Amino acid sequence: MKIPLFYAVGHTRHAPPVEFVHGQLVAYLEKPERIERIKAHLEQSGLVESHEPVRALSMQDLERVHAPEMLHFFEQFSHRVEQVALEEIRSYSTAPQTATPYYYAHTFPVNRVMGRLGKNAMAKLGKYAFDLSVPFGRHTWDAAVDSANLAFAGAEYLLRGESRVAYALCRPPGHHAGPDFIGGYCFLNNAAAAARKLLETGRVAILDIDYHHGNGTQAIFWDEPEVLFVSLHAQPQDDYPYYSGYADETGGPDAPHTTVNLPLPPGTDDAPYLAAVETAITHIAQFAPRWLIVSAGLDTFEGDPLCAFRLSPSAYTRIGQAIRSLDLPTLLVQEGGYATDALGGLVENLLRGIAE
Ligand code: SP5
Ligand code: ZN
Repeated sequence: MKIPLFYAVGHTRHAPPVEFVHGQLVAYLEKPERIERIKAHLEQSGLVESHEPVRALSMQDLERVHAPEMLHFFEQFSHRVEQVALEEIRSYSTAPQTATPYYYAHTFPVNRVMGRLGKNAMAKLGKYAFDLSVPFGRHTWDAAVDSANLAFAGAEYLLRGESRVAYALCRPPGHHAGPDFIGGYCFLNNAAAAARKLLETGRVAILDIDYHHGNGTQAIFWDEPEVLFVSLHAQPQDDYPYYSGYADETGGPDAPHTTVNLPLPPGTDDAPYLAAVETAITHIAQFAPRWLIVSAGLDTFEGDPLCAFRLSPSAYTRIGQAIRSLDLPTLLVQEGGYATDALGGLVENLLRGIAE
């Protein structure tokens, strides 16, 4: 049986041109081509059957994951951002570089001491963004909701028992988006929106295999005893997002031991990584969830530009086999992964490991 692949074309209209790295403008790494290449590769492999789901996710569904005030700000902000950004750029008497501008946060109310926002709604992005990688353009909000909708549609598909495995080809990614913060190319937490849906019928485990700690997902379910969050990632003393992901973060007072962080050092290759996957699998099996969500980042690959691990392509097959050993209905949600030429093959390996 083919694996359902959930896809929405709207992501291509969220395409910030640049990001800021140590004073240089570089091409925005989280680009539309990532998803288009994975989709083309998977369709050619014959493994999947593509679906473009209608919008089933509502604002109420998102409000179970994110602060309503933040959501409503993003919606309005995204839709009027173009004009304001252009005006501001023009005031620097430099010709605008692009016809479709993105607003980048440039003022951050650090430590909550700069709380006097007044009426300048445009300055508000800095209240939520914890880094510079989440610029808003005209179509960013719609793309982010479409992305969350894919994970949500995948969850509904599993709930209806239409398949045991589904893949949501989400873009923008989600696991760095928390209850009231965004960053790391993430605007809405796609996996969390799906988890809230699945939680209506039973406990959920989220296995986050993106190279970066899923700080947003962790924060959303920090004190939720019915959701287990298990993350394998680069240890925070060495890599982004730096401020979370230590092994001693284990959950809030009402949900002890429902957060499991397995940080790994730079240079981690297949053997130690797969050993950590087995540890993660043991934790999930003990939790005995009804559903499994995999935050499937592929930026652990040796050829990834952001990554200091050295996973080979075949590691993804083995990760898939480990996931399969849990024998749970499983929703895979695309997170990071920036080695564009390799991504399709890596996802194929992961899916073959799970499905065969
Ligand atoms: C979804 C996702 O994968 N987001 C990743 C966001 C990463 N943002 C920038 C990281 C820059 C860190 N560069 C330091 C490399 C140290 N080895
Ligand atoms: Zn990542």
